Amino acid sequence: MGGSVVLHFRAIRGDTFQTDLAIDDICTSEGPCDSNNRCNAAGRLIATTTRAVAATTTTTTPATTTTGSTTTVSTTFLATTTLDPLLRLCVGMPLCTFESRQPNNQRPRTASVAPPPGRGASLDLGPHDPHAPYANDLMCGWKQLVQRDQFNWTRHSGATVSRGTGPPGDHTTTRGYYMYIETSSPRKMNDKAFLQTYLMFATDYCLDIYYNMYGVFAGRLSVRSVQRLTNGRTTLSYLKNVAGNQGTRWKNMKVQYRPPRNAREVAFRLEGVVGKDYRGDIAIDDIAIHPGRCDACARPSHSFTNNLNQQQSFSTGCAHARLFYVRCCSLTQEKVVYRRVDNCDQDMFSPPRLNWFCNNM
Ligand SMILES: [Ca+2]
Ligand SMILES: [Ca+2]
Repeated sequence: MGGSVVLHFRAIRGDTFQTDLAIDDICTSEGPCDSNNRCNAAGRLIATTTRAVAATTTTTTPATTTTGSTTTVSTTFLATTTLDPLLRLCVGMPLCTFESRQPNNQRPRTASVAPPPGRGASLDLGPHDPHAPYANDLMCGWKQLVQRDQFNWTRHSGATVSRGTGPPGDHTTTRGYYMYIETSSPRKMNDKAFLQTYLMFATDYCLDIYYNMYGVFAGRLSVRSVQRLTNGRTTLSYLKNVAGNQGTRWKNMKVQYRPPRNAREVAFRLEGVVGKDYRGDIAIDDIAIHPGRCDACARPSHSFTNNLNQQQSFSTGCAHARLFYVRCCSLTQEKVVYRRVDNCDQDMFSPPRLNWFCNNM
């Protein structure tokens, strides 16, 4: 996905003049060849499936070339979604620094060299890029809720306006941006501000969050899951609460999410709650949501020594049956690389291939 596909129709003349071949009414559709995905009489796609991520398919005018007795019709289309309904849901969230430019927005680059051969080679279908719609978003897909809370989070750099509360600068570089709740007037005790992610496929996730809660009357920061269940109901759960003054420094929290069996999709919500007075600003920065366990890189599943004699370590897993992921642990900043596969097995790729994925995707 994200790349281009060329379809060739090749016709080869038979032994006699009575071998004419004809084709007509060609359309392309995403997904399997079943009743949900077919062309109507006008050659237009009848699509009945819904998507979590908006997508477009661009079809170019077919080019026809004739060489001797062989006629080739080529159609190129750019597929910007994956082919599997499961894969239309995002899985996790790349690191969000809230900076004006997102240097690590994780749009995959097209690799110019092929990965090293090995087990699973035939299953390499290209990088998985569920985050592309959010690549230019300063908020990385986090949304302010407007109905269920009393105010909004503020994107800010440098110190906050009041003394005795808030961080001196952001966590990423001290000169960058972060999000915070401003607790000065007109805010009142227990006013809440919610930030929420897009919906993701329900699997294990680790939320890695830096926060600053400095102020004698700091209120509460909560991490919640918003789960859509298979029966259509939505449930809200608290995953973590931090309350009261936590000192002047930025702190890190890692929050493990494990979905119940009947969860289909999940979003995550950060709730900032105002304390007794203005000395309760709460800031967050450098947030990532990675699939798998929080200790994945502390206990890597694979390792590899490259030709510079550097030890690389990886932790692999299946976000679901059709999506393999590798957490690349030895880089200065942990990253996650996704591969669309037919039947996920966390040991399906060799360490040299994992190393290639981490360095080229
Ligand atoms: Ca930042
Ligand atoms: Ca709000």
